[in-house]
Amino acid sequence: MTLTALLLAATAIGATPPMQQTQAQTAPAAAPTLTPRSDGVEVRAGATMMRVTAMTDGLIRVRVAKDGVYAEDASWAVSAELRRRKAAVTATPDGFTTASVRVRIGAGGAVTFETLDGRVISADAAAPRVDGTAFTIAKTLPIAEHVYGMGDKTQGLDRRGHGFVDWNTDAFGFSSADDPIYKSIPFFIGTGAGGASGGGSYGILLDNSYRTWFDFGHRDAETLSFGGPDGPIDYYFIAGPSIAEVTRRYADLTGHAPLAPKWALGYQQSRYSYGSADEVRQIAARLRADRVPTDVIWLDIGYQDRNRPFTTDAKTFPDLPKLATEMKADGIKLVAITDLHIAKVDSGYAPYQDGMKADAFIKNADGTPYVAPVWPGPSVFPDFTKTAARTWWGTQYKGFLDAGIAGFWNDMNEPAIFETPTKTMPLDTRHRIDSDDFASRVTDHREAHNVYGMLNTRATYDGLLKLRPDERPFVMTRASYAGGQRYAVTWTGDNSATWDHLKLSVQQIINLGLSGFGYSAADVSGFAGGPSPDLLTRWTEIGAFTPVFRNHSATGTPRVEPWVDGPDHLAIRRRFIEERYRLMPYFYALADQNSRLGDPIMRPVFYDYPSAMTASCDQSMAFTLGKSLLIAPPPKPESPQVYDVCLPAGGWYDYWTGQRVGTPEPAAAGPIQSATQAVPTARSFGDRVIETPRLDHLPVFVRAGTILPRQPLVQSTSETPTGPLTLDVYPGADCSGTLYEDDGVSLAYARGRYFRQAIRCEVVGNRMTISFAKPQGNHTPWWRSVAVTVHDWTGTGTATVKGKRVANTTDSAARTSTIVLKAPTTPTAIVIDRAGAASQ
Ligand code: MIG
Repeated sequence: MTLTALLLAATAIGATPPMQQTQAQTAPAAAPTLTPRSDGVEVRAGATMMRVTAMTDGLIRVRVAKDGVYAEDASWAVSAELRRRKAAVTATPDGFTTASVRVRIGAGGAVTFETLDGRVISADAAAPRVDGTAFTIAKTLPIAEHVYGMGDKTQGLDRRGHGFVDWNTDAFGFSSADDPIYKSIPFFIGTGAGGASGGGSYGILLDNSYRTWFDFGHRDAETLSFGGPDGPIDYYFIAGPSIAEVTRRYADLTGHAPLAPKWALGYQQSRYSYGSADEVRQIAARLRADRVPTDVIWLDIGYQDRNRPFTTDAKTFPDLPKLATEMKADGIKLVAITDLHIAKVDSGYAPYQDGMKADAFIKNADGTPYVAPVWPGPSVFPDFTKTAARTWWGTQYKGFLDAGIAGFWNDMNEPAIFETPTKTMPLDTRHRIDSDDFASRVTDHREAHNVYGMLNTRATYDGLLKLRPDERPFVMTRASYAGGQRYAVTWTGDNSATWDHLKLSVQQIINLGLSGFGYSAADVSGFAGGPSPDLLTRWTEIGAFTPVFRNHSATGTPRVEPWVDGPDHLAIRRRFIEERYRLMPYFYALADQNSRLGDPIMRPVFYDYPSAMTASCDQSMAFTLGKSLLIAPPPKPESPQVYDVCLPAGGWYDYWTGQRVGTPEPAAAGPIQSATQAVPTARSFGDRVIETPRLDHLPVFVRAGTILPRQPLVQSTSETPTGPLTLDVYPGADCSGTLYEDDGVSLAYARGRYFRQAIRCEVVGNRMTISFAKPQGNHTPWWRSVAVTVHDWTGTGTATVKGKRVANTTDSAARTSTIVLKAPTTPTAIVIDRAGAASQ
């Protein structure tokens, strides 16, 4: 018995749920008996019975029986269609191989995943252990390994050294170390041992909705373990080798986030609560008067009659359709909250009376309806594991859709219950299950709790789609589970107006992106408390580069709309919100990429640049937006201290000035002369840039080799930009860019009505060639012309489009060369020669 196994036998981390403590297994683990299957192997080792099967070459499912019985083959996270997939394997004496992974079964059923050439990707530290209904899986955690994912859990970017519990919790005012909070995404990415002997990154999804726990080297630095008090022992192993590949395969496994409406990428203004239609009008008018581009205003619970979902307060919001129409004319959408607790009232409230008729609500153990206090007072709760209840719920949206509400907010769906120390419903409430291959049966809240919020959003999403079959539903949720990205975007709940939380929010959004949720948000400025003017400004700057950009704050706190701290702060905030709108074509192409491939919109720097993993700078606040933009806020966001930014190899440009930074010419040792830099805060030393924090500046860098699309400023995505689409070309290796456009709201893109165009650039000597590929799809984008600006390229030479000489404009101070051309709809090459080039 190894020390690790002994330690494991005593596993019970701080906040870990009750694990039956049993005596350490003193008997040596049994030698396994293997029975090959076409897609894997059946294993028996002593009392352990398990099945290891390949769904694809790099996706392997491990299921362990309890008392000789496998849990039913059913899942809320992984579709039946996917679960039926089988990859052919080759049996080996101790397991099997796929085309890319070797699986070895050791004593007691311990599993090792290796590359075909024998490098360990992940190895069990002990055999799977079952204690009554509880179980523990333990794996080795090499000292060099880091761990990411697990959704928006707190405690920094790297999960190593921490323990977590999955139990969806209304965590108002959570601290940067509190756990659990709102979501349960039992998925993590391990980076492996690293180095030449390591087998690369991998991911593990533990598909178990009970109160599971995870320990990433918290109790024992070299052991990673996870388990649960009950439920299936059923996990998926995803081979990389890169983190990006693991992330994409996880999205394939649990479902891609559908493309959200384009307006979801605009600036969103919220408040708990805008208290009347007139207040909404005033907010909209002020946003427009102050020229703050905006797409959405949110209606929090205050718009409802006595906090009852699906009602409107007749006094304060007398005519919702009229308000929605006026807002629409101003380019603003309304998103309304629709909590799941349904007020228990004797008459006159259809959601309750109809829901009772539809038998849609959760029951107590004794069969009576479960009633508990939330916002509307005594309430009942839809039984979302039941198909008929979800369908019924979906129909509730008809009135609001007809009124012109564009999107919906599912809050409180952990579910949150007032006046109880557990903050949620009793564990013995009864949930009826009858979908997704689950046998029709009644279960209790222990099994249903963590999927409840996700199934709430599924009911909403499916209901909206049924009511408006050709519109992209927009739903935002607080609670969710693995796969929840199929139905809703998410935000990180009730954060606080502190610098700590600003930092935490970046890390939470990054980890959400690695956990399937490409679209997520944190309340800009912090929900609880009130931000200093500087904090609100800095948060707005960073928020402008996050996938969903929403300013929101709690009732009773100081107001935090962009103008509240006077014109100087407003000017900075506006400048960043405007930049977001200029970048809309880039954001939208990333959203398209996210929905097709699963690549997150906002990423850790090491996602596209694995070498960043070992960079010596403090990168705890750095992130990339797609592959091309690297955002580097101060790692101590409130500190005026100078800090270093490590730029991955390959060359970078300053986004704001367009000037090359890093990797100076050998002659230019020491600070680069920056007379042409509009924002001379960065001095460059090789791949390190020194930044001096300045409140009106956020360092952003563009990868050399980028073709970055931007558009003229608009006040809302519903406004058609005037002027050309701009393409900024930053010369470098693997130079490319992508344009994506569609109608922004409908599902026509899925039927081919989209526009996607790849652009490449290549430099040979003093000649730059920019090639537009033939566009895919059959949508005509808004731009009629494109203005191509090449940086670090003073082209007083010649420029041609399809071989015809065209005029170019050179700005020698900015060191750019620009040509404007009709938007290419067929393969088109532009050639721009650099100054002094001999024409060929
Ligand atoms: O008990 O709807 O996280 O964003 O403003 C509080 C009111 C209920 C919690 C959400 C918050 C929202 C608030 N809600």
